[in-house]
Formats: sequence, structure tokens, C-alpha cells
Amino acid sequence: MNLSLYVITDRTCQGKRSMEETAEEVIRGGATVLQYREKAPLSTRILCEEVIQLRRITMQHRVLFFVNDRVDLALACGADGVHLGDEDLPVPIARRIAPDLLIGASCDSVESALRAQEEGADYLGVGPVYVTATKPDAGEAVGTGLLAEVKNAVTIPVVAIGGITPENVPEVLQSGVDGVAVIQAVVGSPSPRSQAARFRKLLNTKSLCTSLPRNKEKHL
Ligand code: TZP
Ligand code: MG
Repeated sequence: MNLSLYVITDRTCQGKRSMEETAEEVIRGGATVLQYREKAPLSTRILCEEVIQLRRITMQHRVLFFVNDRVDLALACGADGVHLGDEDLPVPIARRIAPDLLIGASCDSVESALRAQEEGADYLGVGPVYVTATKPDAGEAVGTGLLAEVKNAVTIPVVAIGGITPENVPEVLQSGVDGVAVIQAVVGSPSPRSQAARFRKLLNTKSLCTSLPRNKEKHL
């Protein structure tokens, strides 16, 4: 499972590009995961149509596709996984509903990381590492020190998130994380494709591949 360049969609950052075009661009640039994240109050029908489109694109390019917050939508489109935070379904309940989905959990401390691992999460999103304007309620920046602490405390893959740019990627990678999750620096860039390629180059993805548990091997 290659979580190294984990790009998250954001309608408010993508400018004039459509969601589908943005997805194609970032994947062509080298994203290894696409996550659909939508915070606007759109109908479930619209969200469903969008995730189906993005699932089709990610299938074509053989990259992982995760849906933020919504287990129902992840199942509806046949996504590889779902990413859950504190306000979403608890990991054990999501696991019961969707035993074959990969489940990611958001964490901001060693305690919450250990709890999520114990509850059965397949990977962790830790942050915000740096100050970010993209998620106003993200809380205080945790810094790269916490990334290293979490990485040392857990055995599942860890993805850093929040304010990550090509400039700070080297510092983030020093913590030993398995990948970086990015919105603004890729989706909000004038050229999402070349910006993704720039990240990809800095990430040296071979060394960041993590093996999957046996029952999840159908996911790349
Ligand atoms: N969760 C923690 S920070 C964040 C999310 C979704 C936003 C990341 O966006 P950006 O633009 O890469 O800082
Ligand atoms: Mg959430």
C-alpha cells in the first residue's frame, strides 16, 4: 500500500477545474492515493455521483481511493477505504459495517493514535503538522516531533497532514512517516499535475511502501 502522496480533493481550492479534471491531473502527477473530501452541504445523491466518477478515474489509473467521513459512500462506489475522524462513525463500528474497507483514523496525539490502532484502524492521519487555512477547526499545529513520537509508538502506517508543502516535506520525512496528505499545495496550485510531480520526486516513494495485512491484499 503506497500512501506516500495522498492528495485530498477540495472544491473550494480547485479553481476553475472540475473535480474530475483535478483528480486526473494529480494522479498523472504521481498521487498514490486520492481522497474525496466534501464539506459543503450537498445532497447525498450528488456526493454519490461524484465518488462514482472518482472511483472510475482512480480504478483506471490504479491508485487507491478513499472517501472522507462517509462509510456509506465508500461502500456505494466501491472505494478502497474510508477516513474517519472524531465526529464520524467509530472505527470498530465502521469495521463491522464494512469489513473489507481500509480504515484510516485522524489523530493528534500519541494516545489517540494508540487508541485508533487498538480499535483496528489500518493507517493514521496525524496533524495538523503545520498551521493550515484549509481546515479552520483543525486545532493547534502539532509539529514534526509528534509525528516521530506517533511513528515510534504504532506499527500501522502514518500519514502526516496539515500545511505540508514541497519546502517542508524534507523535515516531515525525517520523522519517518509513510506519506504526506496534501490539499492546498497540490489542488490549489496553478498546476496540480506538476506540483504533484514535484512532491513525488521529493518523496522517493519506493522506500515509503508499506505492506498490507493479508485480508486487505486486494487493495494495491
Ligand atoms: N485535517 C487536518 S489538517 C487538514 C485536514 C483535512 C487540512 C490539510 O490541508 P492543507 O491545505 O494541505 O493544509
Ligand atoms: Mg471526518
